[in-house]
Amino acid sequence: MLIGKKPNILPSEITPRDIYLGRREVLAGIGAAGIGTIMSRPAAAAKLTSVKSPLSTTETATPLKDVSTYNNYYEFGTDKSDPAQAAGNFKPTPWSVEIGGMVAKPGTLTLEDIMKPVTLEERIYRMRCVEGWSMVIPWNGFALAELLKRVEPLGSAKFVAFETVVRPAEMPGQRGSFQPLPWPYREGLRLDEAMHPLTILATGLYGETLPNQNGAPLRLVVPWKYGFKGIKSIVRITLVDKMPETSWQLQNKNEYGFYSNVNPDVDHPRWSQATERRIGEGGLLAKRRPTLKFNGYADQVASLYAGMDLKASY
Ligand SMILES: Nc1nc2c(c(=O)[nH]1)N[C@H]1C(S)=C(S)[C@@H](COP(=O)(O)O)O[C@H]1N2
Ligand SMILES: [Mo]
Repeated sequence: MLIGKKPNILPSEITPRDIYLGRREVLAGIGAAGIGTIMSRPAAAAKLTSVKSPLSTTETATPLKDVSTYNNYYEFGTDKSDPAQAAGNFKPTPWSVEIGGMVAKPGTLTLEDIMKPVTLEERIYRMRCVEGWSMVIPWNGFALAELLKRVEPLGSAKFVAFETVVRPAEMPGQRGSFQPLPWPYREGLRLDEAMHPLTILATGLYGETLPNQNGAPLRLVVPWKYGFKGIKSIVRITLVDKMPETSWQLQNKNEYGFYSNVNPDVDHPRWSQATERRIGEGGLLAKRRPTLKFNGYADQVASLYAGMDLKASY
């Protein structure tokens, strides 16, 4: 924790961007979260050029300050403020991803290899965490399908398994005596879900490279599923024929299903899924919003689940 430490920042060092991000508090020396944010920005938060996507929502985006300081990333701690404060030593460059399993062209691709042929888009998506809060995030990313097509999935491939990096030296949550999840963090999608045009790999948000706490350098975003499906800092993608194990199912199989589609009719044992609190909207007293089936993306994705009992397969 940085509380009590006096930040040594001159007014001249506060940039317009800091002000835009709401970092003025650092001047008063009270903004522990703000300091953490500065430290965990990538050393060179590069501007990204993205084309606007028609798949974006027109809802108001959640302020960057909230998007980058209210996070779930258990590799950096279990409190919402932990990732922004503890991810400063994480090194997202250089980076490579091993892509294999049931594909014709397996291999290890650097982030540059992955990015070279893709068109980066701005996708403003509604995001809904199973804990009952939501945000609207302007991601910069590209369709996961673009990458999967390049490695040529075999006919036998039915699911896609993802893994996050394991780096206890850089991730304090992986070296404490309390380990909240089995590492590596693992997630999975059915192949048709992974190929859906709404499913993206994000490399940025708000037009800049991803903050470490949001999953730099590369993370999954699946807007009709609960937030935990959006695995961060991906190092391995494997095409398989059986439904893969996921970290949350391994931790508690009664609480988390493989599909995890946002569904106001199916409650989690500890949290109602009927309504949600939009982060950045007036705190705990703000009126909760009704949660929408498939997080409002039913027109695009409901057909993927035709004939399935969504209460049994939650
Ligand atoms: N590796 C990893 N990925 C993760 C998590 C995590 O703990 N570790 N938390 C998930 C959860 S529960 C949520 S809600 C989203 C939050 O993403 P955000 O911080 O960018 O909003 O990340 C998901 N991806
Ligand atoms: Mo979540």
